[in-house]
Amino acid sequence: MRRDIRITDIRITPIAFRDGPLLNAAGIHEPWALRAILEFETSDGRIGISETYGDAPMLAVLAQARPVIVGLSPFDLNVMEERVRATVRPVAGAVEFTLAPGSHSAKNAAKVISAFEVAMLDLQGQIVGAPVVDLLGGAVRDRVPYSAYLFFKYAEHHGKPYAPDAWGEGLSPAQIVEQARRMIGLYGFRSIKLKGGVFEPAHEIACIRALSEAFPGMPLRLDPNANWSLQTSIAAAPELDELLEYYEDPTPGLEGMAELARHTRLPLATNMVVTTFDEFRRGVALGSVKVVLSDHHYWGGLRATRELARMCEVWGLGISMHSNSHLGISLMAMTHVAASVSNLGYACDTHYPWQEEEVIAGGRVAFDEGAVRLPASPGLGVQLDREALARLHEQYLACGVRQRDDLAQMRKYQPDFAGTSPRF
Ligand code: GKR
Ligand code: MG
Repeated sequence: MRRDIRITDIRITPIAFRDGPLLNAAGIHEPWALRAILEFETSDGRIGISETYGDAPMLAVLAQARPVIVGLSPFDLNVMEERVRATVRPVAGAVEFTLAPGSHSAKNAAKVISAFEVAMLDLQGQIVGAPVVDLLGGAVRDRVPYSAYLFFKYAEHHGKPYAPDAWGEGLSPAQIVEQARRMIGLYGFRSIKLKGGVFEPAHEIACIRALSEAFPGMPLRLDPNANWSLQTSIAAAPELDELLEYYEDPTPGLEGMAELARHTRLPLATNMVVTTFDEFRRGVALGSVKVVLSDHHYWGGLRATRELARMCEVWGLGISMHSNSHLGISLMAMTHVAASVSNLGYACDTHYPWQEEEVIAGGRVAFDEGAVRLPASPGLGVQLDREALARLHEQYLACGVRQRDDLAQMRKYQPDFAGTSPRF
């Protein structure tokens, strides 16, 4: 009987993989990005997998919740949610970092529920012989489009012995256009996002203009990660009017975004001011944004993302997906849920092109004309490469990074870097 199958063990393995010297509003990426890989083992010998944040506070809350889930059926998603909510407690001494949702303690329960839900859905799919998307109501598309996610970047990490990545320096408009050409050439993306909030707005706008000239008709987005003041964001809006598909999180706060919305024709998008259902309610009342970028890793899972999509439909908002540095298990979870959302209106974000390493069998997930194809096999449709998992775990043990800190990393290049926000 299907109901007799029980979760007998949960393994949580922190991993580290190489990441590029990518600049953002907070500073710069460290040479290593962290994730945690979850394996749910069942009484009938199956393994369900999931990928989530690997920062120390996240590992602590995953460990808190782990014992209360062992013994459940993989179909007990609602009981799992109740138990996680009743169990996770704030982690003493946890330091929060704005651009690393893995460190946000208010979202601890939602993050753990998401990580557990994906592994349980993977198991459910294996048990009934259906892909995860079918458990979410079925696919409304068989390929999920992603965007070319460009970053300002240095050619090399600070210090040694980090080998340079294949992307070179990305600072000037010409270099950013070159980065886009390379990324689109490799993966076929059909829309472009530039991570901003790094240089003076005039320089970032010049880069967007150069992209628009190099790729006529290609939808473009700029995301300064709330590093522009309201005044700066209002002043920049007319210049960006004809260039952008949406204006992503230029300025902080629901109120700030609502005020900006009164000064621009551009749709405002966010993964910073609407990150919970409570913020959603307040954002709708204020008229803060037109597009919500969901992230199942902190919204509470794939089913919660579908609930968010329905709320967006009800309130006339667009929906797409946000990303942090991640590997293929997360990419497949994003693909399954995005394939089930009928009102997905934009290509999803993914950092995936910046990652060289993988933890899934068969290596990196392929993009086909900028999209990921839904696998037809049961569950998530991907399995762990155990050798790769062991190697990436060794890297975690050796690398010394335990919590993402882009500010401290930036101060290695620029000791007086203040890191205050909004900076422009
Ligand atoms: O990885 O540098 C980064 C990004 O800035 C990331 O932290 C953001 O969460 O990609 C994200 C975004 O769209 O805001
Ligand atoms: Mg963003």
